[in-house]
Amino acid sequence: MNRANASTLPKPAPRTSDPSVLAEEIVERLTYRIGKNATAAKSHDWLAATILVIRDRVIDRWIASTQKTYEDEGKRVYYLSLEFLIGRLMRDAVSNLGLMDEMRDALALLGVDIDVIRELEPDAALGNGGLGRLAACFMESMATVDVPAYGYGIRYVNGMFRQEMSDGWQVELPETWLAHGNNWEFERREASYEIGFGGTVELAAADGSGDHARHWKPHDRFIATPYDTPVVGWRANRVNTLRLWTAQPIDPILLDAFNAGDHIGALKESNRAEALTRVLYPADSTAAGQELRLQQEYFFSSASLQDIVRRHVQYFGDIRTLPDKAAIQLNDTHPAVSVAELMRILIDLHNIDFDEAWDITRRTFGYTNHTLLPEALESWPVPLFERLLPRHMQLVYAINAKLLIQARREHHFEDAAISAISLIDESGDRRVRMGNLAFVGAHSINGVSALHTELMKETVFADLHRLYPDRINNKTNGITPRRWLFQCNPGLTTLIREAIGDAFMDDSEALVALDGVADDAAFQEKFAAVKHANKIVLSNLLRDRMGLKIDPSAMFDTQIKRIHEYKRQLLNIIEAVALYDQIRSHPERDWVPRVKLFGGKAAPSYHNAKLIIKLANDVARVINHDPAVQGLLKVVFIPNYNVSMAEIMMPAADLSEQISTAGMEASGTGNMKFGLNGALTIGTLDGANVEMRDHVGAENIMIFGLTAAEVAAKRAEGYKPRPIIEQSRELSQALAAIASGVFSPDDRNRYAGLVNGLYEHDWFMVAADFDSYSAMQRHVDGIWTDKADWYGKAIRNVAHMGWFSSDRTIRQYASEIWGVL
Ligand code: 26Q
Repeated sequence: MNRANASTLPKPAPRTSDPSVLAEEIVERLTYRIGKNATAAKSHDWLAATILVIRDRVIDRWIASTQKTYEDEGKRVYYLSLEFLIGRLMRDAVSNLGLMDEMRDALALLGVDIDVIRELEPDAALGNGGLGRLAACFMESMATVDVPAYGYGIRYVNGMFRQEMSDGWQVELPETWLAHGNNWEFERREASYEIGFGGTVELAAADGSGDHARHWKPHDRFIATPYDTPVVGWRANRVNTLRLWTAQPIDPILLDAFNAGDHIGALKESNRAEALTRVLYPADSTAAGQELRLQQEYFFSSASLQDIVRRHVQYFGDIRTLPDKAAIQLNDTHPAVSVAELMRILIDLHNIDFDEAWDITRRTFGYTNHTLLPEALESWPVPLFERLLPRHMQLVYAINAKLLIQARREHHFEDAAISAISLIDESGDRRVRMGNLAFVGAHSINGVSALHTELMKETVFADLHRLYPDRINNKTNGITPRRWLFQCNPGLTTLIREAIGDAFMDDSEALVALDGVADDAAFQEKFAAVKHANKIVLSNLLRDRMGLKIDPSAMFDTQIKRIHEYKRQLLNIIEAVALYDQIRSHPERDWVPRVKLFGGKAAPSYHNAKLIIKLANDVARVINHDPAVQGLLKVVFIPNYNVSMAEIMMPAADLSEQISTAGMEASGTGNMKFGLNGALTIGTLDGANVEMRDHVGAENIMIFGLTAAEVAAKRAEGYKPRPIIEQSRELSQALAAIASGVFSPDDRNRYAGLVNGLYEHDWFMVAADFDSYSAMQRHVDGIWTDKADWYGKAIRNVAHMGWFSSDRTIRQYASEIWGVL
């Protein structure tokens, strides 16, 4: 190929950030890329033109970052995740490029309000909740702390469903985030790969090399094509790549079938490919055991692994050095089949023998666990796994044999321990355990909070931990302060800069300097004014969208997260009912005005979670219409909670509800976002709440309820909720009201089963924690009444949230797991 010397090629002109230049560029994109003039342009066109201008600035840095990694011959990090919950990108990119004021002015010159067009960008909702949002925060932090990284995932056409309310019930509607196109992404057809399913496995050609190699002849084949999105770090130091795969048919149309008159059958391949990457599974805590899900997992794992190996061999020549140049992190077990896929590539395609392939594989992978809930641990029926992935099934058996023989011969494991560590669960129908596969295939296995990591060692992975005591480690989650403070809360950001300078903008732990002004009356007053302004923004939005009248001076008590029984939204709702009773019985007391805000989606097949949403709406309707509690208590369920809604609700919250049954929430990250935005936490000693208490001090966080150890002990001794409920007048009265239909006069039995479940088993110990929760809520009222006390605590929470930056988390992954930095 004849190519000009790089130094003789023309280079793009350096760009200035003068608003008038930016405005010219926007008009240029509008004209030549979108094909409209300024008078004909609609808001969507202005948004598109603006994104194209920002994107071009990002590309300069993107190319430079890729070039630098290439020249440094550095190690790359590959973050494999079935979810990336990124939300909107425009404000993130503009802010990280440091062009916020200039862009605002440029658009103003064109008569366009940046805040208006910003709202038109759809959320990229390619995730369910915490795990997906963590992946998005990590991508931003890896770019910020200069880790060369690629995120790999699926470009779902339909991301997380849109939630609407119909008579208080959740209704799921498809979300079409790509309807107006996506100007952030680049299709890379040249980096496509073939992905196979099913078929047969034969002995590889007997040429004497590689005694383990097999030849897999898949029955079905698809093409994986990537779309790349640039991810900009803070101050645009580095721009990394998020590479999302889409499935395409090998033959878009089967011409033989078409010519024979079978016009539908001719599109069969095309439709099957399209189905593969069409939807995100909307379950976040039960492993939906559907075939299509396993196909998605393998499709994206295989495409990513082929891409990683291709890049490595292209740059470094020798596949054996892979662990020195590539660190692959598995975000939960969803990409765990990658372990078998890398083994297949090494053994079958590169003729490496089994033991060496296993060594390379183990040194390359790290695995992050996000849950201990038994129903969320992934496992696949052996017959299904074998039918879809016959070669991988053989490799799983081979890995298992090596593992079990070693455990038995060298470590003298007995039968019980052998069946616990086996990759095959034989307790019922035989299943492949993806958690065990990920564990044995990785050199590092990490939990996401200190408590969760300890519980991993004691419960699900107890025997594997005994076998490999050095592998489990902790990496407490974090959040990016750019999106979750600078961008979503500019008022607070400005106030902090005025008080302590700008150091915290590059080192979030410098926020501790706020301790010095936490009790300063003048600062508290300004802090309260910022919070009040943020609450007005939310109140206005609730007025416009839901017709609600909410007093911004009431306490905003907020619980926003996926709806799940272990997260105990029910505990919060029951407490609202009990408080409602109390206010009506004692109208003479000085009640603190409260608005209880709820938001979150339920998995479509999760019956009780959907019933809890309906209950919140039923309780809201009754309480909000009762003049007896007017101005004192309101309950609001906000539909379609998503990243963009979180960006409005976090800055407007006074109280953050983190009330899961201790031992069940792996970490939580919403807890950190609230703290950083100056809310106080009411919570159990669960997940990262424990470390938040350690950082902010026990007097600044409202901890109640059983500890994880107490929960475990109670369960072991045979927990009986009925007598506990009967001893608590408040609780039994609230439950009686709910069960008897006070909030559901149209269907008095609606909640009989839900309430009965609390009397009969109460898996999540709502009854056991109710009195301590309710008492702590009244204590919170007391603090609220003393504004100096309240804001002193709120400011100290902000001051000590710096450690919970995902920059810190990523630096720990980088140095302790990945061996980069
Ligand atoms: C698995 C198989 C089939 C279909 C769906 C799934 C599936 C999908 C998503 C299972 C689980 C999830 C998501 C889990 C999740 O979000 N976990 C949360 O991760 C956060 C980040 O570490 C923690 O802060 C939360 O505590 C944890 O609940």
